[in-house]
Amino acid sequence: MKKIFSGIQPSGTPTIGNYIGAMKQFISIQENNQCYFCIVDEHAITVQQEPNKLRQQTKSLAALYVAIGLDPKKSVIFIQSEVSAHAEAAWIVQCNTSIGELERMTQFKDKSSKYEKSGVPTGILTYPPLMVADIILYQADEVPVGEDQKQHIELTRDFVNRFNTRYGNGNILLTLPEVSIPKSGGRIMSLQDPMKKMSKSDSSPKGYVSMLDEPNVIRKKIKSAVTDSSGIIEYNTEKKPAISNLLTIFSAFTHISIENLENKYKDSNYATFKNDLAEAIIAVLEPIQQRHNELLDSGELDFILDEGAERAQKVANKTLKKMQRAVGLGRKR
Ligand code: ATP
Ligand code: LTN
Repeated sequence: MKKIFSGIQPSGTPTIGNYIGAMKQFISIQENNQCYFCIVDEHAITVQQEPNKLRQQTKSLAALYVAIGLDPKKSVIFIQSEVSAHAEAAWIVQCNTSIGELERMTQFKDKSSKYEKSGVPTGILTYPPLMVADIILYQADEVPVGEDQKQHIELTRDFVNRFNTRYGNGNILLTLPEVSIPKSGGRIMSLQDPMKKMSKSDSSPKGYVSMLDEPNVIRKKIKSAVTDSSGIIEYNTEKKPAISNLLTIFSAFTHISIENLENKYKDSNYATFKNDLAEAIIAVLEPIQQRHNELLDSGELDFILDEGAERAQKVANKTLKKMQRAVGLGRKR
């Protein structure tokens, strides 16, 4: 049985990009593995959040985890800030990581470019060491994520190798994790700009479908998604990035292959195609939304999260102790 870890930030309501790239993988992977699925609220505060809204989004994301089919009997579902080992291990990670490594991260380059140099929040730079801490604390073998996180997993692997060499005395202290990216849908693009990643913190909600959007909002957003002028429904990421993106989304929501979708809509038009796509998304999201709302109104969620934090703490504290001992923190007993 492999150990799996993944996390999503409660920095907004997850989009169908988060669902296709990450969450959908969680459901199948939980069947035969020991999984830890985390709501990474400490990552979310690397950019300013409105405190009450962040708390509400944290709980809503937890409800969505369960609503998509994550089973708390099989997987450990928990909130990052409720397991203090994450922040503690992140410090040890930072002390064994260079600024150069962190400045090379594309996500750091993207996010920091929005600030003046001296005003870049430190958390944007030290975000990856916290992510490394998340993964190593559970000795994860595999990390299911979207394509944009590949570089952070590579950094994790570099760190693990360095840590084991520096402090292991020939022993393997930390597990080397593998990244797992879906073959199709690892990078869903914005509905308004097929060159830009779909993101839950996009300033324009027209660029994404959120998992909690109402059916009519979904219809409207898909209808106004940018296309091209050819009118042909064909997968070609270079020549037809917008339609290719919609085909990828369609396939992910119906499990019909892209090839079969191309055939089905060969003599059709963009309006019909978009209409069917919107209904396919709604058919999947509506029951998830219903379950999400029920969970938010019940005490069940608190029970799941309390139990999740307790189970996570046991595993995480054990690895943290191991790391602290390895680097020489604390007293010899
Ligand atoms: P933010 O906009 O707040 O930076 P985000 O929407 O990029 O957030 P994260 O919480 O950073 O989402 O990502 C959660 C998971 O979803 C990660 O595994 C990430 O790789 C994946 N993911 C995010 N956006 C996409 C996308 N457009 N397509 C596929 N996977 C995605
Ligand atoms: N950085 C990730 C979220 C995240 C994560 C993790 C993903 C935080 N810690 C550990 C996998 C494993 C992102 O999607 N932005």
